Amino acid sequence: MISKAGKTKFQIDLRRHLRENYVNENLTHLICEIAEASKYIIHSISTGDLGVAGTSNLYGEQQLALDVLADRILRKRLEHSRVVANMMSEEMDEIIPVSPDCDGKYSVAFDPLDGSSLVDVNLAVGTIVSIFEGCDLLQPGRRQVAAVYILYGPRTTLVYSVGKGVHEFGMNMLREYTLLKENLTLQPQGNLYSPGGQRNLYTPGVEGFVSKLEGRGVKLRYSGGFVPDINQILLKGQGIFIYPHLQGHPLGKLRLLFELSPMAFLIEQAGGAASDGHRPILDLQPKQIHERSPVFIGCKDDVAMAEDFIRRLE
Ligand code: AFP
Repeated sequence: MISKAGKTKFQIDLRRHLRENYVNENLTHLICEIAEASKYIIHSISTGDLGVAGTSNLYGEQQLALDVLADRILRKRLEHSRVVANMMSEEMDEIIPVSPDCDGKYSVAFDPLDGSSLVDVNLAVGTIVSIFEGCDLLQPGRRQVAAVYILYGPRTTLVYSVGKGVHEFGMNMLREYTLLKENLTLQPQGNLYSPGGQRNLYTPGVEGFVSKLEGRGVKLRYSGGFVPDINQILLKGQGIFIYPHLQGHPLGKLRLLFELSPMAFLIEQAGGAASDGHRPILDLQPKQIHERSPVFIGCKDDVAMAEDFIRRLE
């Protein structure tokens, strides 16, 4: 099906790709339901209310009407999928039980609209989903069986992994996801960097690492959206994103279960690495739902260099 140049000869849709990768019926159904939900989310982004919802989430952040709508769309779809045991959303403050019977079912953590504060300035945003077998959601990311994100940019794309490489699909004119690229792969070292957090709050190790990268002549590419920034690294095959621990903010900003675990799963599947500065993100045992962690994610030699600076200077 794939030509030597890596281009598809025929249009392979998402369901067929999952089946050809021997993904079981329930997980195939679940990933396809997430893909279906994204079609309604992209419609809401294009046409919906850009105002605030009048509510705030657990982090005290004001929820946008779009955050609430995207959350509702995904939750409803998952609730009715018949293959979900438990789910939790970045927008909710507790786990939502769906079915007491965990056999053959999955538990799902999701950020329905990551980067939603960028919608009003028309920058790219995304949906991030993490999938575990059975009932337990508070598990190290290494136990995920799949991770998916959908990027709502100039084009809508879906990237997934079930632990057999990372594959990109694009939404076509019929609103079907068809294969764009298989087996996205990262080089060991890159020349792009996406540094989050305020530079004046960087700790000595992080400052040393970033200065070293800059000495190498890397290009700055930071959009303020985790999904487009990670997508860029995966598609270019190189780069590093950091949102480090900061003075006064030892855990950085990003959420372990909703943002970091699924992206770390995808990046490791593509041959990259993701670390909190000391350990792989995928080995961190979450203690609570809305836990945050610093992150250094992308080309594996660059992540190792960040760990080395932190070890030596902090
Ligand atoms: P919002 O969902 O509040 O827009 O935050 C997006 C995000 O969690 C992640 O997508 C970005 O990488 C990161 O925050 C950007 O944070 P800064 O605005 O501090 O750069």
